[in-house]
Amino acid sequence: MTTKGTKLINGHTHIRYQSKPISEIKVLKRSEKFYKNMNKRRSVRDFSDKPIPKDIIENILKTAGSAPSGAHKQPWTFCVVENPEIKKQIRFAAEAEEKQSYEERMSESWLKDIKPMGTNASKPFIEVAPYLIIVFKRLFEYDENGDKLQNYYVNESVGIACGMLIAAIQNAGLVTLTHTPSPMRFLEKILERPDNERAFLLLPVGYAADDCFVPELHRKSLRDICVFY
Ligand code: IYR
Repeated sequence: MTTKGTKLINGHTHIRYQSKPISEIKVLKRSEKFYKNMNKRRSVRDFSDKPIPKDIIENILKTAGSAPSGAHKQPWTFCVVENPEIKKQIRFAAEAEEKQSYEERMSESWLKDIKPMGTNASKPFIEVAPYLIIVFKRLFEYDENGDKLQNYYVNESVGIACGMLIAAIQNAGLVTLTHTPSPMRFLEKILERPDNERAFLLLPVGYAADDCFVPELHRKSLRDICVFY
């Protein structure tokens, strides 16, 4: 049954997908432009404290929230922290976990592998960056009776949303870092999250500091990451 560009499938309305056709040359140009900008993305650890209007962060979050997800369950919560007192608590707890990781939990080979990044347990960017986005995955939902409802492909869905969040941050001209001060359960406590949520990723967002250095890293070539059939 069709009415005016809508269709019923399994009793649910489907709307016509509308996209205006773009010429091949424009598609090529757009793909190149996007790649060139994304290829400039770096994980940044030295942030400026320059404030950022909330509208920008909201646009970035809306982009992340447009990610695909298993059965469209959108199993994510993005907590945005601006409050200096909460940032301080997060930094304190993160540095305590990181100290233990660097001193006791990380293997010799792990420490050797991250040596080029020049990292240690000190995480001043958690307080300096104007915003922290802490992404939580939602393991399940509660219905109105308090019964559990399943979410699907939660890690994949939240991982994709985080990728889109990072791309949106880069596209806006800001910088971030995918920070995982594990174990991250302290974030659930500090932010008083419900028991269906688990901390997934912590992203400081802001401008890079004026004097910001990043490790000299090289990306694998297309030949090394792709197999064309
Ligand atoms: N979480 C620690 C250690 C660390 C781990 C990996 I894997 C890195 O790519 C970089 C650092 C930290 O943030 O310092």
